[in-house]
Amino acid sequence: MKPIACLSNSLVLVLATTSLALAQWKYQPAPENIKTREWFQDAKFGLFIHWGVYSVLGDGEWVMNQQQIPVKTYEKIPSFFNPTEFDAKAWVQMVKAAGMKYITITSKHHDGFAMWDSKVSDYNIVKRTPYGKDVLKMLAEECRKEGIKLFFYHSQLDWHHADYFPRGNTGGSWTGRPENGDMNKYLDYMDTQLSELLTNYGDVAGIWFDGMWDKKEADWRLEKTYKLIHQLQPAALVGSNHHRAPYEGEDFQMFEKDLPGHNTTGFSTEQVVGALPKETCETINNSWGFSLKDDHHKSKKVLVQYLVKAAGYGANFLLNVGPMPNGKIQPEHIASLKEMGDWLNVYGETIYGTRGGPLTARDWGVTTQKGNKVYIHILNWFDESITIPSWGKKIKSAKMFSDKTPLKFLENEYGITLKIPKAKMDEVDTVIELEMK
Ligand code: FHN
Repeated sequence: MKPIACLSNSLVLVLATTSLALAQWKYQPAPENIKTREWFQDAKFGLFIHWGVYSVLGDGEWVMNQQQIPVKTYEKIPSFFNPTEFDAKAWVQMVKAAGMKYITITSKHHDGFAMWDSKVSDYNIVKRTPYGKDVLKMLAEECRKEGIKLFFYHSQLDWHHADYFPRGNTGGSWTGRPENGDMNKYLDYMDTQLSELLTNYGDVAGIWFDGMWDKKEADWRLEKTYKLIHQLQPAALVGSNHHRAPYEGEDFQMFEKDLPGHNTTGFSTEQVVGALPKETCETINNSWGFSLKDDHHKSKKVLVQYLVKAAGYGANFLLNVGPMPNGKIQPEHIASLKEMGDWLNVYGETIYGTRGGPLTARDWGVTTQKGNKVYIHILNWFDESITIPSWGKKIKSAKMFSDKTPLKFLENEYGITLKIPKAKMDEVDTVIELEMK
């Protein structure tokens, strides 16, 4: 199957392994899918949740691979997972207070453990933990009640399933799995688990795939899986964190720890498919899954500026927390989310429902726009006047967004010069509202 954008040489080699029939599939998103895409682009801010039995060890979601814990040993961990303090209501209220519009939660991470009551494997939260309850069901019900949309993260990579074979770059022979297996059987299993998620949990906003990068050359049968999802829930968005340009059948493009078009961390592609909605994800500290020793909590300034920059690039910001094994979210993270919500209570109009502005990102900041308004977000500039390029439209009025103080401005052949009183500058984001003629 062909990525939508043009292909690099290495990708051509990879794609040669897929059949001609797959390459010919042309995906037509259903009208309800287009509607979800619009909603998604307006929503702008979501909570990413990495939660699994690994949280018991307090060393992130990769602990099985990092510590090379064999499957048989790792299988003991679920018996210690008893999140009696989990409160779906509290999580959803926290999300709303943060100004977030959706949640993307790990249904299954690379360790292969299902966080719902799967019927095709007892390696799941209901059958193997003392807690014995389906957290995804509880969360889905609460989200529905509160108007928060729910995406399921789903790892295609699986360190537990014997048929995930040949194995990829991770989850090696130390897992103790047999040296044979049938990848097609594994993919059938994955499709059945996805069908459960898309049948028993109400309307799902989308499936957020991850893990194809583990076996770059494999035939992941994407067409079959994507068609299944689009058939079961036509409105649900499909996205995949394969670190490449999107494939046919995907509805949004995602970036990990980088803004669209940047790849400083090696988890993204620089190719941006303009027509698709975009999303970038980042951790609130330095970890996805709960990490006891990680106290690199990002500041309000860093987090708000990430959200603003993402919006300037026309992308959503998916901010991650890793709940603790007792089901609670770290208090520092609840506090940071609340700070973001407070900021959005004032500045939300310049973020929600906007699209990337007329100017691409600059050293000083970004722009967003909605209707005839353009919002200039000054993130890194502290002089009293700033000259920005003109985009060919005339300005009717300029004011501070926060208190509507009118601003002096000058338009000439050098661009637009705005005069901002020093006292009105904000070290997080100085927002100026321009009304265009
Ligand atoms: O390996 C995963 C990692 O654990 C985490 O889930 C992130 C989230 O974007 N994605 C993968 C690495 O690309």
